[in-house]
This record gives sequence, structure tokens and C-alpha cells, in this order.
Amino acid sequence: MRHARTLTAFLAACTLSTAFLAGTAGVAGAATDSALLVITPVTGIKCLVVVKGHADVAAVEPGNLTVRLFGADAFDDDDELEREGPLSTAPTGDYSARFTVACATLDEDLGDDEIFAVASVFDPATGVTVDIRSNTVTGTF
Ligand SMILES: [Ca+2]
Ligand SMILES: [Ca+2]
Repeated sequence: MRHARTLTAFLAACTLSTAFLAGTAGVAGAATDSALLVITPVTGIKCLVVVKGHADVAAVEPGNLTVRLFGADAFDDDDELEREGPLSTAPTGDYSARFTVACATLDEDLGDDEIFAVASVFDPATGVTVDIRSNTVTGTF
């Protein structure tokens, strides 16, 4: 009985988080800025980087997106490791950038490396570039 209740609570939590994720992928103007970083080693040498999310912009144009990767550092400035672009968002402000880097590029520290992405999206309607910081991925690259 106790197990059943725990499982039900767990499933309810999963449903909630799925609904939340679906909500963040929405239509231009209806969703807030977001950036999700996922890093997957393809081989021991190459790593696949995916940065996807949404920019709440009023207008878009080709080449409005630049994606940068940084190594987070508590005691020093964050190092820029990689820059990809110009890329383009979809007309909705949604974007998904996929590229491979040498995994060694992500080796920004002795031991564990803390990597985050910044998606910079230019809005031609306002002339403003919005920087959207992602989650931080910790790994040993
Ligand atoms: Ca670091
Ligand atoms: Ca390292």
C-alpha cells in the first residue's frame, strides 16, 4: 500500500514536469526565454552538443542566433570555449543548435568541468540582443 502511494506520487510528479516542459516549448510571445544544454560523448574524442530552447523575441531574421559554450569558474572569469554561428531561430523564437566539438575543448579544469551555454538572440524589432544562459553540465571531459 505504502509502495503504491509512493509510486502514485512519483507518477504525478512526472506528469507535472512533463506538462511544464511542454509549456516551455510554446509559441512566440507566450513562453519565456529558455536554454537547455545537453552534452553527449559520441566517441572518446568527439562530443555532441545540443543547445535548444526559446527566445521571447518580437521578430526574427536569418543569422539572429549565436551559441557560445563557457567553462564556469568560481575563482576566475568564465572562459569562452566555443562559439557557433551565425545560426537562425525559427520564426516562433524556438531554436535548436547541434554541433560537435573535440571533447578536449570542454576540459576547462583539473577534474570535473562545469560547462554552460549562452544563446544570444538578436531581436530586429527592438535592436536588442538577449543572452540566455543554460543549465550547467558537469562532467569530466
Ligand atoms: Ca570550472
Ligand atoms: Ca577536466
